[in-house]
Amino acid sequence: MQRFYLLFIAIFTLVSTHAQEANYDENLVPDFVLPPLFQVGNEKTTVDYWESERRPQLFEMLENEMFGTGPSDLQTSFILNKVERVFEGKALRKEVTLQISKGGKTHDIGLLIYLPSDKSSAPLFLGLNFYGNHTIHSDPGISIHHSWVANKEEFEIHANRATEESRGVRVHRWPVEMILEAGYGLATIYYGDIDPDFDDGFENGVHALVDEEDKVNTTSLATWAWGMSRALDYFEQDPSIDGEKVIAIGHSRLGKAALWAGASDQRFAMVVSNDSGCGGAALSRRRFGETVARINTVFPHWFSPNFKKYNDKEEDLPFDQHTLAAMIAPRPLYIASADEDQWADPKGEFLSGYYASEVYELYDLTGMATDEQPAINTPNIEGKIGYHIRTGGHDLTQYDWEQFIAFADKHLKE
Ligand code: GTR
Repeated sequence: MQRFYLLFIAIFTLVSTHAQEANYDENLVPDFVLPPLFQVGNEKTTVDYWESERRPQLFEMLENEMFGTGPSDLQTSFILNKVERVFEGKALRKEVTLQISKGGKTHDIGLLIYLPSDKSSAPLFLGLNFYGNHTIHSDPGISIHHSWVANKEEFEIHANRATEESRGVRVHRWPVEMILEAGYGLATIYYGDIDPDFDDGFENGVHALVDEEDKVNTTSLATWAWGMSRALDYFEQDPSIDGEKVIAIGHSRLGKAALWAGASDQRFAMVVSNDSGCGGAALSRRRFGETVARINTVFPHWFSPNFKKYNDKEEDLPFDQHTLAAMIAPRPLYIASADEDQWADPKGEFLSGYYASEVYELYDLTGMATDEQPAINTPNIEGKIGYHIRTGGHDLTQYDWEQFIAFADKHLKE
């Protein structure tokens, strides 16, 4: 009897969490106090204190309670498969396999790179993609991956496999030629090549090589970020790429991954979060749009099991997403929102950058150069934390890229 009762409670909780309407009313945002970035009453707020004590402490909290960990004892080797001149000689396309191995088992991750031909050592944007490297451009030379992929009627992706039909279906998100003309390279990996995005108990992708006992706090987000770091390992040893100017970029869930990549690997020189929302740039305590309970219910594999403790209890979090933004300091950070993307809470995305600014100030740098959320289509790139909110919906557009490039030109390139 008691069993049935518990089952009933469990089902009821699940259904009511799902049914809970998202809040889009600013007046209903609860009052909240953000956990301080520096310990209260601590006099030693110096760069040294931040770097040697406080940052590691906060990082550990974020890792244990939210983002979890990626694999730790796998080997990576690089196989350069193909190098070709493309776009009438204006660019070089490289395909590299990141071959991950352990105990005789291997797993391949496909890395696609475009570099401007007229540069000897190019700064570069690295971003994961949702459906396959071949979807970012109509270039017929891009290889098609063999990993599991979510079905999508519109892209003619059926039976969880990518085919020729989906070549170039996501070109609007990746203005490759424009990026190259601006003097940057662009590299991408299909995120499912690292870890397929479903709740599979971490059996597939690179996790097939990981021992069970090492999966205790494994998450998909930390594993995607880990994959970005393996690409960076490659960039560091390719002389045609400036390994000290690699920008981690991502949209939506992959924006969350880019933020975590920048937090967990300080070799990334700059980070761009596009519409990353809940679990990304947006402050959790605002409970505006997507909430912690909702994200943990629908995507249980993204975050640590510990993060579920904070379902409907955001006020108990020992940090908030400004802490994540502060992990990027003193490096340039760009946060982008879209006005129709209320699910991702544009204001909450702005505020985490705003509140992270005090760490930039320790370095005598301006973080967010304004204390008010900039007006629509009016980017602010003055400080080391840039921000814009554009018109339109949840997407990664040419407009967004134009701002990322302008921001990188100002804060990274010179
Ligand atoms: C949504 C999710 C968001 C965001 C988005 C995406 O369903 O609620 O947090 O990550 O997916 O990645 O497109």
